[in-house]
Amino acid sequence: MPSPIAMADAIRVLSMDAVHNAKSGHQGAPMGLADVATVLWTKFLKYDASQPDWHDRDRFVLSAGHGSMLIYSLLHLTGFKAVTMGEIENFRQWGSATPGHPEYGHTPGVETTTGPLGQGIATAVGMAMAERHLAARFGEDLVDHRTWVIAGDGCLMEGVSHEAISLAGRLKLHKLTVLFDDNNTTIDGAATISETGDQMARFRAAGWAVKAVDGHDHGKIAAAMRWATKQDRPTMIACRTLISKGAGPKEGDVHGHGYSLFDEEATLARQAMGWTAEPFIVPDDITAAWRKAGRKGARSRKAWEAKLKAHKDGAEFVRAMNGDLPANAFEALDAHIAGLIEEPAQNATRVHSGAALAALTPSIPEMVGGSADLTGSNNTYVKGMVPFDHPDYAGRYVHYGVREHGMAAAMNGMALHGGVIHYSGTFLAFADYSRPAIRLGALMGARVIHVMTHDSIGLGEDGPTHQPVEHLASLRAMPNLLVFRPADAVEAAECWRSALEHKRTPSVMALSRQKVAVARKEASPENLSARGAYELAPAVGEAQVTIFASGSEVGVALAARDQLQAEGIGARVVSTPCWELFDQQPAAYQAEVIGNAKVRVAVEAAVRFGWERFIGEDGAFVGMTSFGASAPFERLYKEFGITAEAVAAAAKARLTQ
Ligand SMILES: Cc1ncc(C[n+]2csc(CCOP(=O)(O)OP(=O)(O)O)c2C)c(N)n1
Ligand SMILES: [Mg+2]
Repeated sequence: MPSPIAMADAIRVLSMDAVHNAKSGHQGAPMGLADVATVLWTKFLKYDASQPDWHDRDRFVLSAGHGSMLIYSLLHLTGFKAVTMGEIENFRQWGSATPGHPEYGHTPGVETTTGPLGQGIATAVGMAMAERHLAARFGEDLVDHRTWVIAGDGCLMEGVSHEAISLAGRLKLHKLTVLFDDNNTTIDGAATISETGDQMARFRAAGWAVKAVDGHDHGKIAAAMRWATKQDRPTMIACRTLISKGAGPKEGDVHGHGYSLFDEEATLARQAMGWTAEPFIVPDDITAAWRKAGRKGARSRKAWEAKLKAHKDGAEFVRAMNGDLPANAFEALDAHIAGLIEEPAQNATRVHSGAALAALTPSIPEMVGGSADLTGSNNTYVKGMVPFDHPDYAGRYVHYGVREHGMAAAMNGMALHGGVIHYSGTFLAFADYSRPAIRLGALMGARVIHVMTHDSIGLGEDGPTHQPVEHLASLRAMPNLLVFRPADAVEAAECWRSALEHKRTPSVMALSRQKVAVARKEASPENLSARGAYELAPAVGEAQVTIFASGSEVGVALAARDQLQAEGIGARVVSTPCWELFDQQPAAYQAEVIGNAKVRVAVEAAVRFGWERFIGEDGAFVGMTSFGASAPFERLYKEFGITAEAVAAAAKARLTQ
């Protein structure tokens, strides 16, 4: 049997050689963390290299994503099929399974994409929340695993870590352990050039149990991990490590974060470790010991599979984990829509969204709601929901407190864990606070729904700090994100359905604070919002004008159409609840919806950016150019000229040009 240090050295050498080969990357953290990772992956982490997706596995999150060679080394050594030695040699190259930073969905065994520091630890909190929730729902027989996170100085400096840590402490997520790579090094040099805070005191203050260990002493690391598994609250182990451990003269180099072991340094490091094998060769005895560790979990996995088979709710558990919706998911929603056609409801779209949720959440038990302290404003709470909290984690409503960024990251974590479809709310103007996590969710294809109310100057008196104007455009610019802006109750219900049906795409639900007009009065056999844009009102006679609008401005567009028609000008209205879905329609459908009326006008209480998609270069746009102002909303629409009269006037001016 090789010594555990030799097993850790295999990680160090692979990391050093892969980075050297790629002439880019980071060997400092993987070399420093090799001992901690070896103890974790040989003694504590519950996983089976032959089944990366087994549902009751522990989740391992390398929040310090720049240290990707650590996880690639581990996946390779323990026998994850996708990460062959060839892939290690191809580190950071086109098409490899070993991209610069770990990417979810790309490399089996990578539980979440990391790289933007702080995101991993915050995402892991969501994974730990999902674990507790599903354990409460299905029993610990089926759901009983831990979440282990490796985070460095950088992750803990990032603001989002504060939100994540305080949330996890409040919720007493005792199966969450953060292994802090306490190496007092970042890129610019010693971490103390910019940080002198006491991380242990900080975690303790947030309700965590903390401990410090020598991060190169395998016995002490193991004792600390054992201790962590016995606590009644989340745990943080500060592992004191030397960056580039094992690199001889370069060990502990405060400038050793990135590629810095060139030919000569690599030779000296090999000598220091007593490593004689050529690059990308691991001695057989060391490989065998690692493979054995990678197989160890197969027994727990098989025992668990037997339990799953015998479990009365086993099929339901698997359905939820696979992200498939229940067979009757939309029955109540369809009935709700039919009711709205019979008896139209006039209200704010946030209220309509709340009504859609009331129809959906009883039918889809994996839906869990929440809000960043704006529950009453976001209409995300459905009557009867119980808070998700210690000790009753079965609750389906999360009170995030004022932590938009931590919330959005936790939402991603729940989606990646599986078994939960999470929606949660804040104001649209604060989408910027959660944007890094929204982006990562889009990159990973996490199905989460960001409810974002108060979606324009229409929120009124709170004024320009709260009035989003550029947010719709900036969110629409993000790939793989669906930005819904429903116009009324029927569209709100349709948009919710569409969001839920997109298994690999996050959504934003932009909703009004103020009441809006009823747009849809006739039953439709299909979900029109799912087309992204559609003709809501045809022209009487030949269409000379097409008016495009979304959300609360669809009512303005309909009123403008009435005014134009009264003057004998044929005008049609196109509602555009989701641009991204419209872009996915066949070209013929798109052309038909855009039409060939002489004049095209768009109205939206936001900036023009992007509206050329519908109105072309010479179309007219009625909307915002400033940040807004504080006043009742009716006055604001008038002062900023977002009125039916303004839309009709813009159309007529272009008709006579
Ligand atoms: C949000 C974010 N900001 C900046 C970076 C660039 N960056 C990558 S690693 C790093 C330093 C991290 O220090 P630490 O976590 O202590 O890692 P170590 O140097 O110890 O490996 C920086 C600034 C990043 N990846 N993400
Ligand atoms: Mg560091």
